[in-house]
Amino acid sequence: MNEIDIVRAVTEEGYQISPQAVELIKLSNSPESLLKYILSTVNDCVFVIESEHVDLKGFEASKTVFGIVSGTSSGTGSQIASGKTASPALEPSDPYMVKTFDPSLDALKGSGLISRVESDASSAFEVSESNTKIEPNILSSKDFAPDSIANSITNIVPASITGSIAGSIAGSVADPVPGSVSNPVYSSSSRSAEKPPSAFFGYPGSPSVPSSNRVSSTDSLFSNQGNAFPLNSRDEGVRYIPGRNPVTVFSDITGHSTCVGEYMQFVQYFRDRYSRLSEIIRNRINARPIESLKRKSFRRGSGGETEELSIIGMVSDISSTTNGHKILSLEDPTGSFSVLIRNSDKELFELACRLLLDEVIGVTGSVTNDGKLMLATKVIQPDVPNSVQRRTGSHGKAVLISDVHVGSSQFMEDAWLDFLDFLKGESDSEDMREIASQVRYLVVAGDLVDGIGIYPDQEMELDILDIYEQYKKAAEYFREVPEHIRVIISPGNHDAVRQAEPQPALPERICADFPENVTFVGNPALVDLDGVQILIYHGRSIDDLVASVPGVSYQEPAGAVLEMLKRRHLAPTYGSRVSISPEKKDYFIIDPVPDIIHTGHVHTLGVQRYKNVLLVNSGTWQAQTEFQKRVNLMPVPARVPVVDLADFDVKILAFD
Ligand code: D5M
Ligand code: FE
Ligand code: ZN
Repeated sequence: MNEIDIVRAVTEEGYQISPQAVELIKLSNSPESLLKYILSTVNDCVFVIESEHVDLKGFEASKTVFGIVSGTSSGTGSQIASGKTASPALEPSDPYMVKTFDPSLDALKGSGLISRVESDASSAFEVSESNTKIEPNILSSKDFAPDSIANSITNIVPASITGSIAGSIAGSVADPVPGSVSNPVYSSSSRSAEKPPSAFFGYPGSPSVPSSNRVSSTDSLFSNQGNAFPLNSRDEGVRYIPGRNPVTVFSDITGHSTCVGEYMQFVQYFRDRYSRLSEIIRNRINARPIESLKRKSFRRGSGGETEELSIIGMVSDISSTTNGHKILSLEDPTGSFSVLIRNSDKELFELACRLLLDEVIGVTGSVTNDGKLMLATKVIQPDVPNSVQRRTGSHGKAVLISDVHVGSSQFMEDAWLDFLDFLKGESDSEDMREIASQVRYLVVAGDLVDGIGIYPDQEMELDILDIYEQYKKAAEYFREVPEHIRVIISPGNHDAVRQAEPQPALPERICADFPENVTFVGNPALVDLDGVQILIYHGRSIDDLVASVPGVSYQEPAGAVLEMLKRRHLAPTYGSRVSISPEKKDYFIIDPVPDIIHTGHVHTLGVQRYKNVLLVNSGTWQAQTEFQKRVNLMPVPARVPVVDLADFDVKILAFD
């Protein structure tokens, strides 16, 4: 293994590595295995792998205990599931763990290499009208939506790149050295083929809940556990920042991560996801536990006729019959059941074609005489109640941006400086100065800097090669923002925090350079801006939604957010492009329903409304990168949505 191989393997896992650590690994007897060991044991909060993380003694010991010696030997559970959220504490021989949560397979599926759901490209999805206003000098999102992104990324991405995506996104629990360990047990044809009766919710004989909750964070330079964020563990860290433009941070992982990747943590995570989402659906249907469907007495009405029943379950598998009907496998904590959706029922079938693995749905239907199949007549997603009211009574404006990518050679500094001039009230136009005078909040939804080692060959397109220098430059820019504007910064996949989501706020060492008016939050984060609730999420799952939901595209990214809202979940499918750390609580559940959902990541702009919720995907400040050129992804840089907090009107300002 040479230096480049080591750096590549590390960066694909979302870490950086010091030259000293590279040297130590290179000089060892079995660099590949050592690297794998380091990646599987390194603490979740570590961002840069230093020599101190090269634990040669531990590695030697592990060879005896776990047999992690040869990179080409057939994998044990811990090898296959190694990575940031997995630890050697996993039962090495637990086949269920591997079968159920093998993200490398899911990554392949998510990237279109293995198709789990046939797509039905014709279905139109419900989108309400954008109320974006067009002003002189000020554009509406419709005016400049890039006219063509000829192909979606999944259609034309070269296999070599897809492979590296699979490697890097598998992130939290994947084999860190692609190709070195084979997975002998997973069947790729159907996820449920070989799994236990209840894979999401645990199964008889599974390891019990650990008696103590080990906290994975340390006091390293890169942790954010300290004074910057006075947290109260009892109230889950609700933070109130008073002032003229106050902010309350409600839900945010910062300082609360407990994940070490043990089996029961996955079970707990899915239980939390199921119980909270099923509760939302339960308000609308009277559902029975799945197990009860197997009892005949429940299936027949008093006169012997077939009774309609409802169940609520997590979608664990989707397949098609030879006649083109859909079969869903649904799981709840009591068991699993197959549901048939006939293609003759057009509306229902269309909805079924849009369903995603791991989303929670309610199904009504009748059970066949043999008690093996439910014939569905209705499918319900958690969705947003029609009664949701928008909060009113606030005032002023919130400026929503994301994907600044400071440090990239494609960072559009001139446009950015114009934007800063606007915030300072120094624009040439009177209209712009008027808007600026009303700005109270500036919200950044991730990718503040370009980072280092995020994608292969990224260094070829960097102006600033040191991550700390990138943040220093960013801090310099933010010192220009007038003090009265409250700035909220949430991280993205290019930022210096763990790649697995939910991501904590940026580390103190980085925050320290920024001025007082900047508040750092996690990703996702639910935040109150003086009476208006905004859910900030970088939006990595948009890549998944574009790949798997018919009609969802990069040109209209807010459409992807709408799909999240219908599912009341920001990243419905587990183990695809988004590495989800199985925390005790599912931070991706959209509850309560916010007034605004602000996302970014895909570098295109989109504004939509759905049942009184404003969905905004802000663009970027980075011009098209080499990768984006190759996949024909046309970014929408230097366009800024500005939301009126009183009436939720959106104006788009142009700075290019
Ligand atoms: O992501 C910006 C968008 O581009 C997002 O849709 C992912 C995609 N992207 C950009 N570069 C790559 C590479 N190298 N591989 C896969 N996908 C990529 P951002 O997070 O801002 O880079
Ligand atoms: Fe980005
Ligand atoms: Zn991103």
